Amino acid sequence: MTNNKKLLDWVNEWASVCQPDNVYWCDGSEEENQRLLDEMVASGAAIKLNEKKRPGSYAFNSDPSDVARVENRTFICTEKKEDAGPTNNWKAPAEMKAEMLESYKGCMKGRTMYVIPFSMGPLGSNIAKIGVEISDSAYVVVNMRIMTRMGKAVLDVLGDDDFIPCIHSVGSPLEPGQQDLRWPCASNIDDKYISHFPETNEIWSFGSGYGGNALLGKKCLALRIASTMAKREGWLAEHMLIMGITNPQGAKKYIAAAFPSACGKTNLAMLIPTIPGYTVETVGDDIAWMKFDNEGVLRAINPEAGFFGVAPMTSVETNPNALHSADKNTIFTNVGVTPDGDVWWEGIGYDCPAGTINWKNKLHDPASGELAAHPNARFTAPASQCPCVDPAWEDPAGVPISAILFGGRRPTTVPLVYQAFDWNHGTFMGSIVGSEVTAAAIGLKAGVRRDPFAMLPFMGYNMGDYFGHWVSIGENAPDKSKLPMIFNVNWFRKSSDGKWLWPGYGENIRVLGWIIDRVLGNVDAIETPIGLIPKKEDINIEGLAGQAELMDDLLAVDKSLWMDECELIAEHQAQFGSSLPAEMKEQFENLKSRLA
Ligand code: SAT
Ligand code: MN
Repeated sequence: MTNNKKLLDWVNEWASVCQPDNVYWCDGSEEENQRLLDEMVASGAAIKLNEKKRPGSYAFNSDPSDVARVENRTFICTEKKEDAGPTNNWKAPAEMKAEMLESYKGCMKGRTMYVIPFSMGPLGSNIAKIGVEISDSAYVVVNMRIMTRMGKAVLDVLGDDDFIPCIHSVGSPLEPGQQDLRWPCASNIDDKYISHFPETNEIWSFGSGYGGNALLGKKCLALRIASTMAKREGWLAEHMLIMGITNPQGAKKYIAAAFPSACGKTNLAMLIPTIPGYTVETVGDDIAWMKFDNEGVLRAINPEAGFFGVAPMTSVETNPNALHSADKNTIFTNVGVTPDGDVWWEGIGYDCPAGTINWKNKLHDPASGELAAHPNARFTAPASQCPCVDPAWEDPAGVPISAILFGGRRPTTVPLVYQAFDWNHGTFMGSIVGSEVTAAAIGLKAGVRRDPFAMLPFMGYNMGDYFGHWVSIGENAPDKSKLPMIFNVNWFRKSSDGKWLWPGYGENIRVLGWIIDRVLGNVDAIETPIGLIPKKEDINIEGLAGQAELMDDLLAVDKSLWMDECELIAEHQAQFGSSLPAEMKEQFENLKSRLA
């Protein structure tokens, strides 16, 4: 299928290390996909769902130990430790490779080694990057086919060019005659590794078959490796959704937005506006690659081709567009399977049918308090099936970005929305993004967990240098007047007696509407020490009973709370030491003096 010498040599080399029974080059065809799915159904790894209810769809259940990304086994391997920075696990490349090679020796015995060529970004786009993943998991192949552009067409575009090599094994060789497990993986967490070598653009993953640990195009390539490439090449690889918003006057603007996990990124990307006249369309729900075009406009592409969305709590109420994206041709992982061959999860909007099999392959007993679906259960669905997918979602040129949003869950202190004074101030806002955690919830110290730019688990290099990269993007912008405006939003503010001050979900269009009005120059804003906030009358709250009385609280900038916040920001900044850019120190000093 290819004459690419580097690729052929690389595949041969790994075949001799991993010793699979055979090597198979994926062409990405419908026929190949169906054959692999049929094989997995026959082996018991997959369940074929009811063809009438979920055409072309399958359910998989993982090993109970292999249900999410493993952050403490995720490594950034650079020659110098400071290049990985204070927020990443680090090991020197040679040491990591030696250690992992021991694990890879013979790890594919009894299995097929699949060679999976894939493109992140529309095939042939000048922003797109080509990777090749080697994996011993057919589950990975069928997921990569949805999440990326995968197969022979990619090799045709690649020709003799360079690619990003990604090696993956579930780490569970089979002895002759040994019966396979439904979900093979390394049984010990310390045997799992998700390693990145950003200086040589390589990804080595071992021991897990789940999500971002195994579908290496997503977080590994499109964020960790790409963030490093973006720094070298002068662009941005970000953990951001991309959406188009059309206002009642017919003006259409695209925005990109970064939020930490569990803040409703997929819901926002597919929002159904409650105000007539607005339309929302989705370009992507997780990752944005952004570059300036010849006119100096920052343009974004979604490097992915599908959604790897959290199933629980997705319903007709919360996100019908996500739900319908998964109507057919979808792979479900760790959901409940009903007796009539459909799927079910907590928060799907109706009671669990009797006889449902839970994600642990046992009969679901609602009275037991056990869940039918794992909280991190996922659907893998083609973006093309999303009812509100943007007409330009595959445009190789990307879409022009007018505004960038940051946000987190902040019950106090942070107003519903505020705008940065300029690019560097916006960069500072991104650098202090955080969500409140309660001590009980995840055994963390109660307080604000900082997740700068929502990139904490996905940074390929030193976070302090990354803030500097954002500063340099602003400095080197071909036309500064065309830089996107930057905003911070907070849907989660509460009153002093603990009630939500904002309804959220589809009503968030009211805030997006103000943001679009700012972009269009339609409204003025009020200057406060933290940034620009809306005049109350510029946020449309028509039809929201009781909202008018809450707006003062919702938009309040309380100086004493912000002084407390500054103490937390000082702690946060301190960890970056000398890698913290002077511009970020300056922004912090400016904030403090405006508050004084
Ligand atoms: O498992 S993934 O990393 O792909 C999804 C996520 O954790 O956001
Ligand atoms: Mn994500």
